Amino acid sequence: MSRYIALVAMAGLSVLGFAGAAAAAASASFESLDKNSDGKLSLDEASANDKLFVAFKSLDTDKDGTLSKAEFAAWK
Ligand SMILES: [Ca+2]
Ligand SMILES: [Ca+2]
Repeated sequence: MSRYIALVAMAGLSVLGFAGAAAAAASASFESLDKNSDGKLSLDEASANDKLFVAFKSLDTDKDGTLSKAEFAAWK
């Protein structure tokens, strides 16, 4: 009986772990993309997300080659 409970508990944990990983992959927050934490996204940092990479030039409204948090906020 206790073996069964342990098995169910393990199954429950692995389901939670999987859901957590999927949620992390789906979200592309400014903080997670800003690898060097300088408050701007370079083209290289933006390339971690295909859709952001494609939109990069149109989002960079002041044409300084990086996305500020405000410029990033216009995305989506
Ligand atoms: Ca950066
Ligand atoms: Ca910019």
